Amino acid sequence: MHTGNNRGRRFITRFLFGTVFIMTALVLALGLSGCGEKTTAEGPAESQSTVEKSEAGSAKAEEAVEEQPFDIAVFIPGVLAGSPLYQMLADGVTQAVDAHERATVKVVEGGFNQAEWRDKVTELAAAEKYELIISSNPALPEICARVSENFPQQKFLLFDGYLEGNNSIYTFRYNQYEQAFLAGHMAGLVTTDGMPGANPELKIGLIAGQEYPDMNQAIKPGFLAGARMVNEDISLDFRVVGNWYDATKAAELAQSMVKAGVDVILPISGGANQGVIKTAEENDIYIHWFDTNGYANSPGRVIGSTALLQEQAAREITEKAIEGSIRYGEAEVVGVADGWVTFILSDPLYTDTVPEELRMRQKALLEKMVNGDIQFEMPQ
Ligand code: RBF
Repeated sequence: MHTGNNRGRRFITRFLFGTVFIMTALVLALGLSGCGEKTTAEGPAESQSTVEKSEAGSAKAEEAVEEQPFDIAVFIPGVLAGSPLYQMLADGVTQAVDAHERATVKVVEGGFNQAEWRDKVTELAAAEKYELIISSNPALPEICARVSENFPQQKFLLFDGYLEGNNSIYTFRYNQYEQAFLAGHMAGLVTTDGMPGANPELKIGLIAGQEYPDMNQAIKPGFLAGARMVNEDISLDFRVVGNWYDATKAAELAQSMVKAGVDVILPISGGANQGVIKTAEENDIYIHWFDTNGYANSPGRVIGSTALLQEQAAREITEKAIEGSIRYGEAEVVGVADGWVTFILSDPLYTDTVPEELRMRQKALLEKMVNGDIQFEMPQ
């Protein structure tokens, strides 16, 4: 009996277990079938856990992205030596890379043959190694847009250039009309003054490496307009070297400008600027420096320096790019009021060279441009 009873209990237990198992299976099957109100009611809970899971997943993915190498190529359209904008670019990007363990940088000099630049940028993109190609030059946006037709994944960060609406390219351009206006105003103050190196003629000069739209539409007219704010009768002697390295040619051009009555020259010709310094020193005339603090290049001869904060811009924007927060397709233009373009007032070589009255007038203009009372559009 014991045995029979036990058997009976075992049967009932099995039956109960079996029934519970089948019912559980049914409930589960219904639950998983995804139909009926209950299932719908369970939906958000289920999707909640899915969101949690996918959040955890994307956090992991982000971690993975953060651990992934971020290789950068800096393309120098020319050479580093003698071109402060390029040096500032390389320095700023290197600083950003030093602050991010997973980032690396390779700096490639493209040389002075502009016809080769597109092939050289193509080579970098074709390597499919660089998350980002960085450069600085008004000609680069167009070149990179062409390259990106064949390499749509390749991203570009381009300073000193402008292109809006290409989803592979972010550009950051300086308002060089304003930069040149500040330079021209200073040159105008000096050429109308009785400083030892200034003559009675109202002539200032600009020596460019080559002609290009930003030069003809922004820098040249901005420089003259700034000077004419001081005196309407000032005229501009504009000459072109034809490249960005020939210091002998630039010295000759400067010499012939001196003969024509020019007493302040703004050289924008890269490595060739050295020739202009030489001529200025030999003839006791003045120079205005562009892009960086240039007072020490010829103490007593450099009467002004308009600086672009390209090193800082390159560092900050490269960091953003590494962190994934750049909006490709956008094009930024920044000027004096934004703080990225300025005139350096505080250098002792400036205060020692330029009389106080002129410095006060230059400071007053800078302040008006900083607070937005005087502003100019950067011509497109
Ligand atoms: N500026 C330089 O200082 N060095 C250069 O080698 C140089 N090459 C240039 C090449 C091209 C095709 C163009 C359009 C501009 C170049 N510039 C160069 C000028 C530079 O972009 C910028 O306008 C000036 O430095 C003034 O800020």
